[in-house]
Amino acid sequence: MKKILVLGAAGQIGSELVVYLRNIYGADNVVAADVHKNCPDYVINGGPFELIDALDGENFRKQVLKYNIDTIFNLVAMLSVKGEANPVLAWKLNMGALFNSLEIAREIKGAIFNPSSIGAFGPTTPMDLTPQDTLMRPNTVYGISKVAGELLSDYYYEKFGVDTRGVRYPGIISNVTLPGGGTTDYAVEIYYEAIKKKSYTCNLPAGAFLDMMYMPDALKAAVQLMEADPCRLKHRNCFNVTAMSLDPEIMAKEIRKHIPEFKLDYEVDPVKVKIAATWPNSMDDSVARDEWDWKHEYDLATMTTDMLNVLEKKLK
Ligand code: AKB
Repeated sequence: MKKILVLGAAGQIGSELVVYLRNIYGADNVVAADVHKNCPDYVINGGPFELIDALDGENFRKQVLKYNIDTIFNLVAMLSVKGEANPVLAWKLNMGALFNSLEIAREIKGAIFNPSSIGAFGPTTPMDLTPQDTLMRPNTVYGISKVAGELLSDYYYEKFGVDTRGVRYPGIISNVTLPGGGTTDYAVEIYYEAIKKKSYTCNLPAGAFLDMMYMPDALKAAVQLMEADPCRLKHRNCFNVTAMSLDPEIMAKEIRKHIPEFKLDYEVDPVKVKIAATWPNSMDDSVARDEWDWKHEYDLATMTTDMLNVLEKKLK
């Protein structure tokens, strides 16, 4: 990777990935882009920034050629819950951004990182230690777009030689930019509310186990996969990656080690409950470990200590 474009730089992952990549590859070699300028200052001013609507293929292509981009990180997506409220828009955005990214990557003979999600699995998928290669029949528009994206990315690799790679992200927990419109958002909110109110009303029930990962590991996974030796990759789109399998009770118990008075109660959201029930309780990510040495660093204890320390200062 020499010249990188991060599409969706204002989002939860994008706003941190830009900084991570600029530290590794140099600020001038990482162009941040989003459809609006509602990004942290350091994203806009810490290196090149362009307004790009991923659905406007002409301008997208123009910017890629202008900066001589060879690698695209496509982080544009409408998440699971928002997608259920706007299925037409979710399909248009998720597939349109990917399709334009793939076509442009084909033209420049470049590489593309396109993340999938635990949302790509569905009610008939084995729920525990979900294998890398298994039944995938999701029943949300987000999940359907993710499976289609995985297949389309493999197609572009096989048919046109585009260097497509991706991971199936679990819920990502972070302290810089809030996620929006996802089923796993509670796992971020619980930390903010623990600091602000010492209590949290959760919209998923006790026992709703889902895979989670701390942002530093999510960033590391993206770069490590893009730098992996292609000869070792038997899979490409997309690899299971996980760090922990959590439910709200386990998170609350860990938070109470720092804030003993923390209270958790529930007001469940039926849409989120229904979605979460179709996603794995835990994924098997041994294929990623074998093919490109994936290994998470943060567990629940180290993540919770870091999250609470950072948010304590941020929310003061
Ligand atoms: C969501 O909850 O929709 C996302 C995801 C797991 O892909 N965070």
